Amino acid sequence: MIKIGVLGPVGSGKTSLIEFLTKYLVKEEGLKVGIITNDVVSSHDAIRVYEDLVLKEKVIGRENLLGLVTGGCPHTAIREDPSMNLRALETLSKRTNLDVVLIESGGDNVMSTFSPLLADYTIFVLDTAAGDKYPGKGGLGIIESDLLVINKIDLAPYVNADLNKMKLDAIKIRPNKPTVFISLKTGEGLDELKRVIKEELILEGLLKG
Ligand SMILES: Nc1nc2c(ncn2[C@@H]2O[C@H](COP(=O)(O)OP(=O)(O)OP(=O)(O)O)[C@@H](O)[C@H]2O)c(=O)[nH]1
Ligand SMILES: [Mg+2]
Repeated sequence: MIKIGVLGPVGSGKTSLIEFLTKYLVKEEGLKVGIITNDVVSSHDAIRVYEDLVLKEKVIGRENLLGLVTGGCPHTAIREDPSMNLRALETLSKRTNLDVVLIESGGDNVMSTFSPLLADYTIFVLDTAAGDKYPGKGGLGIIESDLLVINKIDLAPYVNADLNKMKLDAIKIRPNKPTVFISLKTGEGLDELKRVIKEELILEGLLKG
């Protein structure tokens, strides 16, 4: 079972990305997917995923989903003391047989990273609508993540975000690591995202090439 950690600032599109990836991995790759959401003070994301993927789209069963309310600063629950999430992983594994678990961190800052105990592969999601200063400004989470997803590129013209600058900055601070530009709203870049994720799952031995 591969554990994929998804993190990034508040509202950057983590849950939207997880919903997209779950549909792709289940429907197109035939994998069994579980989801753990981390919210700090609510169960908002777990309820949303339950309504979208369990009730409406019927892509996963309710036993494949677990929502955590961490109560403290988000990165504590995925890095300093990931015990709550490790227990959640154990619970999911006992309930059902899974190939992949997607773990969403609560929205956090650019220094946030996953404990290697919790995630084998990490995706950092940035929001283009926050401007083009990042990824150039750096931050451990952006630098260390296996895949950088720059989301909401449909909003770039409204905030004068220069996507080419973001691309060059990403290459500079993350040499030899992939960055994908997407819009989960318009669908732009999503084929490339699927291609990159598939390549990683093949490397992990979960999929045949
Ligand atoms: N225009 C646009 N909106 C998007 C895109 N992706 C997500 N959104 C919207 O952005 C908002 C936040 O998306 P979420 O997926 O909830 O973001 P999140 O990172 O999970 O948010 P938190 O868990 O609260 O930190 C929602 O209203 C989404 O519909 C995109 O590519 N373009
Ligand atoms: Mg979310």
